Amino acid sequence: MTGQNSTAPHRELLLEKIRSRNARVGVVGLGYVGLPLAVEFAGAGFHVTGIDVSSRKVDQINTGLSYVQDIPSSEVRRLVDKGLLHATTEFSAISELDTINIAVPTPLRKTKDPDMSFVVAAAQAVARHIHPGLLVILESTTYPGTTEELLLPMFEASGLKAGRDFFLCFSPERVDPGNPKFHTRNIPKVVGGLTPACTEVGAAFYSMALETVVAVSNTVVAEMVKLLENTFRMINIGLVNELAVMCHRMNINVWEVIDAAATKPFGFMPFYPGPGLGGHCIPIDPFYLSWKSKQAGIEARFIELAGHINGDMPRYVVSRIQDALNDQAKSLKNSRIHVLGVAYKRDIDDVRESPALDVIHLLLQRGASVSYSDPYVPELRLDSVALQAQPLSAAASCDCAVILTDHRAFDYDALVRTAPLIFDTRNALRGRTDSHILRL
Ligand code: SAJ
Repeated sequence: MTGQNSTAPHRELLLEKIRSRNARVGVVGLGYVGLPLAVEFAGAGFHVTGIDVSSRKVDQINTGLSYVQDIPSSEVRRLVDKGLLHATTEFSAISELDTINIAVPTPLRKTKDPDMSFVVAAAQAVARHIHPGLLVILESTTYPGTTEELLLPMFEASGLKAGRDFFLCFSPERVDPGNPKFHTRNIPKVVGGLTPACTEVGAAFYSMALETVVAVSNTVVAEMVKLLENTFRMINIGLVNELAVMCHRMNINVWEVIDAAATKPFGFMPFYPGPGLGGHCIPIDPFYLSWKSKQAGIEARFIELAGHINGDMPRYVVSRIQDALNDQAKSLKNSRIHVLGVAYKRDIDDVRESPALDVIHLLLQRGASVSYSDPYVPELRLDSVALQAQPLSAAASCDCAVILTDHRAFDYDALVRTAPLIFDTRNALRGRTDSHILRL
């Protein structure tokens, strides 16, 4: 059989299994993306097998415990007790599954090159157990071309043909941990397949558990969608960070400028300056794009420039602290600096790539002594230093308090009453005009 009808047996059988919820679903990588996805499909009535290299994660799930902030343990326990969700470290389970989503990390190396080792390891495991009728969907954020150039050859080495014997798609993850409004189910899901049949099967799969599916023409478009989304953020944050430096020099209140610009009801989206760019998405994803575009012979100048601006913000913040102390005839050296907030953004406990780590490192390097308060981060490990979180009252005995993460839990009234000098990098003290408050 050739052409479209050559996919008929596997395509139709898989579509029937999906539509009848008899498809046995697998998720490789049970992190903040994979576990919510597994729970979503189990909640939709599918038998889901979670696969992870961490036996600790596997054991926690199988005993009905969730380690992901947005997934209550009660939901995991309910699905495990119903026999709809179980986890294993055995990749051989793939041979019994009909669909596999791969949601493993895609970090950057120190050289700012993509580290594809987790994706390759997961794909190799899938390739060892690939079989006719399997749907494989990569969800890890990556450079355009990954699915077609890296995964496809690994899978077709089995002799099976994508689009005929098995189906291969890319679908960007859009999980936003802690977001009270948008969850896996109600965030529109983009999916692109290697062939039209792949896209059709991938879209049918997601439509069984998610509210909105956005089918695109191929895997490269789907890969690029995610990179545009996060590069857009990174570059606009870089823009407002540069604006903040300009405005300070010109004695203009950048926060008032942005708030007023945000009244424009169309064609504008506010971003806010800060101490730098943290997290495991925004500082990293754009460099997957610039790495690939460089291979295509095109310099991603916006990304590189925004990377420099955002990357320089910790140094700029320390220079502003130094100036503020200097105005009080104090040197930074031997001054006591109390940092408020070390997580990479407010109201979460994640310190990955947090600019607060860079600011603290630079302060220590310049001879200041540093303490911090963060209700979400009880202790902090920097190179050779381990810091314990202090109560906010420690700000009363410092030379300068610095707000790096504007957690809502902080008692800002107490801070303004007790700290002798405050440098606010997040406009957490919006509207206050006390003379000892300075802003980015
Ligand atoms: N930041 C600023 N100014 C801003 C916005 C963010 O300095 O105006 C800083 C934050 O403090 C943080 C970093 O940038 O250090 C990243 O912040 P983020 O708000 O982009 O949050 P993330 O890193 O959790 O990004 C995730 C992304 N979600 C996915 O990749 C699925 C991103 O696409 C979301 O838009 C973002 O959450 C969100 O909106 O919360």
